[in-house]
Amino acid sequence: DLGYPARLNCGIELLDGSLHRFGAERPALRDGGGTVWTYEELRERVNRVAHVLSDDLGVRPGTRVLLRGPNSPALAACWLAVMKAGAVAVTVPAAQRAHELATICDLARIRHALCDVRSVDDLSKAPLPGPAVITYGGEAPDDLLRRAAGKPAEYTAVDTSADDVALIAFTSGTTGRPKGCMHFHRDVLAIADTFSAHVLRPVPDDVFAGSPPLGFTFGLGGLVIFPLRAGASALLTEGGGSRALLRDIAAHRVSVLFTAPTAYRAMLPELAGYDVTSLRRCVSAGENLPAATWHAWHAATGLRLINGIGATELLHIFLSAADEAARPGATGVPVPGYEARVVDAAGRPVPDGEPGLLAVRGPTGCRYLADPRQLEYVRDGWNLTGDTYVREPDGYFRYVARADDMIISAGYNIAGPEVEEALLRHPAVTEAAVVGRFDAERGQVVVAHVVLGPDLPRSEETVAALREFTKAEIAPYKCPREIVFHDALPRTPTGKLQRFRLRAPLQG
Ligand code: 3SK
Repeated sequence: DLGYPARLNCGIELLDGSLHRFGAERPALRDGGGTVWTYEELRERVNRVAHVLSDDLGVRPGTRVLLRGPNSPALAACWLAVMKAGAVAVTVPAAQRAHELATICDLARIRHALCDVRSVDDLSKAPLPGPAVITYGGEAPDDLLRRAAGKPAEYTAVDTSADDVALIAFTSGTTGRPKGCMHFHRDVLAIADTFSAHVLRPVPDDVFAGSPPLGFTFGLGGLVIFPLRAGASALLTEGGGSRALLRDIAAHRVSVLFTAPTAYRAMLPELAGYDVTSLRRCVSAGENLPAATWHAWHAATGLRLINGIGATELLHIFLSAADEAARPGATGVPVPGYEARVVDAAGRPVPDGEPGLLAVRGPTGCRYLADPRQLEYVRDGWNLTGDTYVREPDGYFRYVARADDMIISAGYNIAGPEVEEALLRHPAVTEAAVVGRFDAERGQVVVAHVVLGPDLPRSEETVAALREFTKAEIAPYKCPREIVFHDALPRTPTGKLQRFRLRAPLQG
């Protein structure tokens, strides 16, 4: 029990609460161009936007408001204004296209959309069931921020219940039709008061930055909720790859970094050209972190990556480990406040050392919006995340695969991510995705999809060399039968590998 009162508005807690606790003149949000908003400036902007929502647009408690745009202080201010207005934020990554937006608008019954003027195209093309779209960040006289400038700086936030829905986060679609996950006002604070407070342990002088979009709860937590709850500041930029991230770290003296394993790997060859000495906490989630990436980052920076696994269904990270407790190759232990175990298909705990399904429970949990898959995800109060894990005898949880990424070949269970890790240890391999392909004799065979760096050609010799290399790294029965080269691998807008896109055409 995190001891929250029955009436609670997370917007007030994150903004006014931190302002009073840490100081109104402290920096809160920055953009890449040198603009810095203090807590007081952010509070006033948020209040003015909340007035536009409630007074002009007719947004009421419970109204669902779509938020769309690249990461920016303005997007974070809109999100906080929606919280203060007691409405429900449905934040989507700017990369989502017209048909994806239409699905989400339909599922969530969106009434209003606040959209960065740079991202309005797909929204205007989407066959939407009629949300009113208002843009921000432009020059038009009816631009949200221009309208907000004429509103009072004080706003009486809606007195929401701790159990009122604050946001609906859509799963990123690694497997198909997205699901909306509803989270309460208390859940928003709970992720800051568990993972952030106990594992990350930020201080008010920290500067947060990273690549995940605010439309992915990994980004919303890491780049808005955690910094504000700690009285720290966040740099919100529209991103632009590993060089842009490194430039931002150096230019803004970033101390807390949130990004995915692929981005840590992509930054490694460039590190020498940038001053990253300001970094003190680096969080990796969104995908499994290979031990090789952990060691390479440690060797290059002296920093121990904080690995974690979260889920949109649980809002943020629930297994992790930091500092001396980090074990490369393992995700970590349950974040204080959460419990985890590994179970079989009937929900019975399996012995340590044996693979099974990861089950988690804690202060946050899955509440799908009108979706019967709720009954599969939550059983007996435990959230079944769809990941296959092993709990080691020392209590650490080690990732094996997404349950649907297991390949069964000639009676062997092969975890695709283990083969990917082996391939990624080859210096010329920059990305790898391993899937099964139907095979009449063996059931399935292992197929690797690989992106090569500039040092190796796409040739039969390279295929043979990579197969030889993996055979020396893992048991030969796990080695890829086929290797297919790509320019890039299919990923969701949030950067997660979409193995199903590689699997489907091969299965015919
Ligand atoms: O994919 C993850 O590991 C994750 C982490 C934090 C928040 C949300 C997600 C899905």
